[in-house]
This record gives sequence, C-alpha cells and structure tokens, in this order.
Amino acid sequence: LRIENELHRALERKEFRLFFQPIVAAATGQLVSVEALLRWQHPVQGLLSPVEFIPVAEETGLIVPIGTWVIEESCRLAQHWGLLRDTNLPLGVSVNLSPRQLLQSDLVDTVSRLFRTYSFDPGCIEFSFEVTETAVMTDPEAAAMTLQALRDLGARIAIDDFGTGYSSLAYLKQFPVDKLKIDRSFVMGISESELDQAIVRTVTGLGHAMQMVVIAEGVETAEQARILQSLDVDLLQGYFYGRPQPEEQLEALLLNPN
Ligand code: G
Ligand code: G
Ligand code: MN
Ligand code: NA
Repeated sequence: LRIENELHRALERKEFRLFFQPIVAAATGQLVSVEALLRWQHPVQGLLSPVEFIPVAEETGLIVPIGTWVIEESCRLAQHWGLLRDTNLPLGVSVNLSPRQLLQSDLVDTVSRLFRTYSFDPGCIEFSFEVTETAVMTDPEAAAMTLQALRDLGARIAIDDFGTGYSSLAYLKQFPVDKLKIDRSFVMGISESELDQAIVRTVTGLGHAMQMVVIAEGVETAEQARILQSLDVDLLQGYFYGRPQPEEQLEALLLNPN
C-alpha cells in the first residue's frame, strides 16, 4: 500500500523520467532507433529501475496513467527529435506496453489523441509499441484488434522478449506485427553456443519470411555483434552500443552521428 501511494505521488510530482537506449543497424552500426525505458527518480531511494515498481503498478492499475505519461513524454521528444534530425532515415522511437495497458479499452483513443497533439512527420519518426507474447496471448482477439488500431494510427508493433513466452506460430501469422525482438537470453551465450546460433538464425529467417524486422537485444560484446550480423539479424541493441541514457546524452548522439 505504501508504494501504491508513493506511485500516485510520483506521478503528481513528476518524479518519473525516461531513459533511451540506442538501437543500431547491424550492417553499419548506425543509430536507427531508441527504446524508451522508464525510471523513477525517488526522493530518498534515488533512481529506481522499473523492475522495482512496475509489478505494483500493474497490480494496482497505476500502470495505465504511468504508461500514458510514458507515451506522452515519448511523443513530445519524438516531435522534438524529428525536427533536429536531418537525415532521410526516420528515427525509430519505441515504447513498452504492459499487458494491462494493452487490454485497457481506451488505449487507442489515448494514443490517437497524443499523436494529434504531438505531430511528427512519418518520414522523420517511426513510432513503435513493444508488447510481449504473454500480454498478447492473454486475450488474442482483443489484442489483435488493438494492435491493428494502433497500426492504423501509424505506429509499428514489435514483439518483445521473443522466444520466452508461449505464442504459437498460428497466432504470429495472423497478428499485425512488424518487428521481432529476440530475447537477450539467446544472445548471452551466442559466442559459445551453436544451439543459440541455430535458434537466432531460424527465428531471423522466420521473421524475414513474415516481412518483419528482426532485432537482437542484450548485445554486450563485439563478437556477439559480429555473429548476430552474420546470422542476418537486422538491428542490434545492448550495452555494447550504449546503455539506457538521459535524453540530453541521446540528443548529442542524434546531432553527432558517426
Ligand atoms: O532497463 P530496464 O531495467 O529499463 O527495464 C526493465 C523492465 O521494465 C523491462 O522488462 C522493460 O520492458 C520494462 N519497462 C521499462 N520501461 C517500461 C515502460 O515504460 N513501461 C512498461 N510497461 N515497462 C517498461
Ligand atoms: O523487456 P525489455 O526488453 O523491454 O527490457 C529491456 C531491459 O534490458 C532493460 O532492463 C535494459 O536496461 C536491459 N538491457 C539493455 N541492454 C542490455 C544488455 O546489453 N545487457 C543486459 N544484461 N541488459 C540489457
Ligand atoms: Mn522492450
Ligand atoms: Na526485451
């Protein structure tokens, strides 16, 4: 109960912050996208990771207003970055959606309103939502409709932590999904494990066969990056390319690409 009250107050007092982690093209190392990751600047405990408060936020439903703040803040920054960037490659901005948010009936209305408030040119910004297999499989029909409606608003859909949930290929085939993010548990041991290599190669082939962009997360070493690139993965994300960082640091990267 205490943390619940504190989460309420945190929203009012604007103690949440977004960090952004770079996502790069496997072939060139160029920054193509960023993932928004929530932090809580707690007045006493300092910077808290979402694993410390998202479960409570989920249980209490507070994830809905917190999630709306995350989407709004990401839209605001996307609008700003869209204006800063002068390349012809749109910058991807992706936001995580919790299972509860995905099942919330007014998610689409909220996103629609925010996309109208913070307009960004689709040539400059590609906005995505990340959902897990588990979130989608809770109510597949409702999830499919919501994801399609978000897509109709111009957003892309990514399946996060792919390979750790229990989605069936039959659903994946029907689902409006644009990207697969291969979970970092398959990346961790990829330098030594031929099995992990085989899994990543196969999942990447599957994703490409379904016209999806394939992303590997948790890339920590140059060797992992090299192997993932040779397995035809499109995009890479992980500490090797950059930690989640405050917007000012990211902005420096955007203005100074190399
Ligand atoms: O850096 P990391 O510790 O940021 O994130 C830990 C977990 O919290 C991940 O599973 C991540 O998807 C989740 N997470 C991070 N930011 C958000 C957010 O804004 N909303 C939701 N629902 N989950 C998030
Ligand atoms: O569930 P999701 O994929 O949204 O969570 C992203 C999480 O992965 C965040 O906690 C983020 O900080 C973390 N992360 C990002 N890159 C790496 C990495 O290279 N290694 C590890 N161990 N964690 C990472
Ligand atoms: Mn994610
Ligand atoms: Na993930």
